[in-house]
Amino acid sequence: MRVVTVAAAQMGPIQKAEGRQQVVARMIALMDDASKADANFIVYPELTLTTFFPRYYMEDQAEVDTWFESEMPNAATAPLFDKAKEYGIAMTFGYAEQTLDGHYFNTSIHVDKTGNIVGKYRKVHLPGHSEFDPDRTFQHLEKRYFEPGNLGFPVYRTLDGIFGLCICNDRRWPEVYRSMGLQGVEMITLGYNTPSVNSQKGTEGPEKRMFHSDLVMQSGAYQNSTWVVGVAKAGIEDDHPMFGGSVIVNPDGEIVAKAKSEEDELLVHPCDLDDTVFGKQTIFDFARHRRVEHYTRITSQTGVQLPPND
Ligand code: ING
Repeated sequence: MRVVTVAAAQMGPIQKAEGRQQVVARMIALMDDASKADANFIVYPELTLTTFFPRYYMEDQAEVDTWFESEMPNAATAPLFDKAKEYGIAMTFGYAEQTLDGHYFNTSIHVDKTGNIVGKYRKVHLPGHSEFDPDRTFQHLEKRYFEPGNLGFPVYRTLDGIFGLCICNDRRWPEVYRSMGLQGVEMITLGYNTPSVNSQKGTEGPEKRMFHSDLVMQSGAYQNSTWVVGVAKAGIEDDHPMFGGSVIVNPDGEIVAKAKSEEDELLVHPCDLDDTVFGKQTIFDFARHRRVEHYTRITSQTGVQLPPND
């Protein structure tokens, strides 16, 4: 048994005017509950510290920079790091990262119970667009404000297991899970900020989008025999609804815990990393079953190449 007691800490809406200090106080309140529930690992959403600012079109880089963190930990997050250390709880959370050499990433980190950053990931799959799109009911400008991640899909040993990170749209791409599955990952944590409606297809509402969100995380978990923890920032942020539905998915692809609200909500579940072993040794024993000689398109080709017309 290698049980990690995971607390999935869904965050409700963060309004544009809400300061980082207020958000961190909410995060600490969730961590207090996690500690009372004897959790030793808490997972927060993507871009946890602020509202989902990529919904706003900005041209002034100084304004854009106000949404980014230029160091981590920093004054706003120090209380969170201190509280995690006090409780002996590991944590992951996402934030907008501005590097010292002027690069901008949608980033997540894994901090161990002693306060060391043992894992860092920069979002590879950036959805949306980079210029204002008048045809959309709302904007999704991640391609404007972030660069594609440059760290690949690393895994790291901590909590007596092998852990990995991804972020939001990444969860829709099977390559992400498989890249970590091929490194033996046993738990993938991810945060998401997902609008409840499709800005280009008004008929696609929260039910279908939640179905897709669950589908991809359940598939990723099952096909790589790994735990997947997906945590939402949810609710209505300045009139923009985002769905909740944070989940903990076991290595058989089954949802073992799911959030009911669109507010700050904690899910706690004992996740035995040994539950990943059977799948990795049988149906998804990659070394025995995969035939890489037939997979070259997956890394050599970016878009579709249609067959010739007969
Ligand atoms: N948000 C959304 C997500 O991938 C999206 C964007 C929604 C893309 C639905 C495609 C379909 O969950 C972020 N932040 O990636």
